Amino acid sequence: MSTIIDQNLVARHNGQLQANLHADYDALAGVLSRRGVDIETLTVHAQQFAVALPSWGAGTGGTRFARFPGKGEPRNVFEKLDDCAVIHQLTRATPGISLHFPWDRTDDPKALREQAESHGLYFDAVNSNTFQDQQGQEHSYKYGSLTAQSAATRAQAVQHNIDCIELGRALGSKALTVWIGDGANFPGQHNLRGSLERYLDSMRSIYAALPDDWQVFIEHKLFEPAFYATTIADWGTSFACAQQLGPKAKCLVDLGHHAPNTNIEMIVARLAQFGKLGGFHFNDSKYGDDDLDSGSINPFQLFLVFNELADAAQREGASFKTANMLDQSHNVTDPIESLMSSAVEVQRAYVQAALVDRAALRGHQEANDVLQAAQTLKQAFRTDVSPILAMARQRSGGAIDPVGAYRAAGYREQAAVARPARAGASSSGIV
Ligand code: AOS
Ligand code: ZN
Ligand code: ZN
Ligand code: ZN
Repeated sequence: MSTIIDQNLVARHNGQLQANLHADYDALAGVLSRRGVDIETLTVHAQQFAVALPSWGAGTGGTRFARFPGKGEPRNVFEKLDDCAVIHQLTRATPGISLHFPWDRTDDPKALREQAESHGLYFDAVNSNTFQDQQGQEHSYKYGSLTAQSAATRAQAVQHNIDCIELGRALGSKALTVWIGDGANFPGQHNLRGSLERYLDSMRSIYAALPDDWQVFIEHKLFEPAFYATTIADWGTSFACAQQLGPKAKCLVDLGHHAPNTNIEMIVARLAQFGKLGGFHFNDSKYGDDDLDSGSINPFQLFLVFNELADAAQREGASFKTANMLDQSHNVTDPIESLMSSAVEVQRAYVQAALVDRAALRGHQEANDVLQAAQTLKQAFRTDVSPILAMARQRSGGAIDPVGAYRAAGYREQAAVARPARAGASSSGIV
């Protein structure tokens, strides 16, 4: 695997942190062994974790008010890939990349795939985009895409999704994620049922174009850009559509796409129970689709989501798999730093969930010992597994302290020189 940051620099940086890491790791090993938990098993578990990076997250995001670009932002998909390679090199937790078309369109998918493979990366689900009009496009999506009244507009949106599958195929992807902004801003703007009928009709054509070993993920979102009614607003609609479409259709849960205080872990449990949990867009939120860094607002919720995934994995064994991706907008931080720390936060929840004593939990549930059941989860959540995560990274060739190593390498400063700023450098401010 070719690396972008000098591995000797990473090794030197690790060298300075080594003694403290070993002391912390040994101390934690002692704590865990008193609970009957083997730290080495958990470290191997942590090394197996992977979350895919959103190519659009490599550029600075923005809001509908403003975007404040950072230095050295990637100007095309090849440069985004370089940034993703740096994130994976230092965290060893992000080997997948989720592309967004047409933002990441390339005439040379072969070159892109080769570049990815040279860095040990692969392409996870590809995302279509019918929530914006693209230059030169014949029909506008102002009044909808897959649900538009106009058959020609729907056909154009369907064709774009089929093109995404084709491009994704050339890149080695195995799934298409469909998020649409379609909906209504006013009661009466459209027929609520008619809109969903047209959606299903369009999705059937997309579904028919899926290769045998592909899946399509339906991403629901409560509101925005439609502010009265969104066609695919909730997991119930998403689930019903996935059922109608067939076994290759599954639901994707973006953590920010629910009303405040929604019990997202329960949605996860339901979708897993009925075999329709396709994957995630991880991020955090306080008010809406805020796209804040994973674990920055509500790490307990993230842990509870992973607790459900661990439960499902225990019930269903190796056949249980979800596509895990980050979907964040970095407005005030260096996107590389945010993506590295977010990947680590998601990995932290994954390891904490593995710490839950499931036999004890079941016992407390059966005995109606509510307090102890809750404490069983809390004990796992309260455990600081940072030394496990750091050790896993180091053993896999990454950095004990990814952000520290990244800053020491001066990658952003070099990128600022190599990638001079130009207007509208990032793919989008919309996430
Ligand atoms: C939009 O809110 C969704 O989260 C989608 O996943 C979208 O495609 C992505 O955020 C990029 O804009
Ligand atoms: Zn999303
Ligand atoms: Zn979001
Ligand atoms: Zn979103």
